[in-house]
Amino acid sequence: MDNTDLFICIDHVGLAVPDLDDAIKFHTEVMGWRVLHRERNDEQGVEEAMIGTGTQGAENAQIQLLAPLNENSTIAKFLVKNGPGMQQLAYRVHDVEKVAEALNARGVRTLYPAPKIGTGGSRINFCHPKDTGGVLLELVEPAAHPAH
Ligand code: V0V
Repeated sequence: MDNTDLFICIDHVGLAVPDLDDAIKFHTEVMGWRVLHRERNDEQGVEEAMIGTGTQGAENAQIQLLAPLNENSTIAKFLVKNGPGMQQLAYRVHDVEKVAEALNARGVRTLYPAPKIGTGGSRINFCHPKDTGGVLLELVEPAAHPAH
């Protein structure tokens, strides 16, 4: 299996931010992007927004703004340790279980034994940053019919 069988494209880059509304204001009013989607994910402890132009092709990467819902959130811990900034790189995949299995067989640990629910009803898992050269790598299998 080569990587074209594993990955489709870069889905998004995730930025840890202390305040979602402040971050949206910067990325829209200063940088000129648009908010494409916003949701709260209690299991992941985040309030998030997807940012982009809205006119891109489906394979153009988006920017994911991630704000912590509480102090136990992984994003809260990341902010305490590193401050605001790039927290993750997300690869879009056809089949998250198949990719996790292939990577596990190559010595890369995934964080969950089974996929969890991510943005818009996607199915997600993460590769441990210690096994990927220091990058928290998310695997995203988009929902067939994304929730808005
Ligand atoms: C931690 N480390 C990182 C890192 N977070 N390295 C690169 N990027 C990151 N984001 C390093 C850290 O510097 C330590 O290295 C080591 O890993 C252990 O970190 P820790 O501070 O002790 O933190 P842990 O072990 O408590 O948690 C780290 C992990 C955690 C990666 C396991 O952040 C996690 O479970 N992440 C996956 C879930 C997530 O990120 N959810 C929020 C986004 P040294 O100091 O030992 O060398 S939700 C989302 O993306 C959604 C909903 C979506 O896209 O759909």
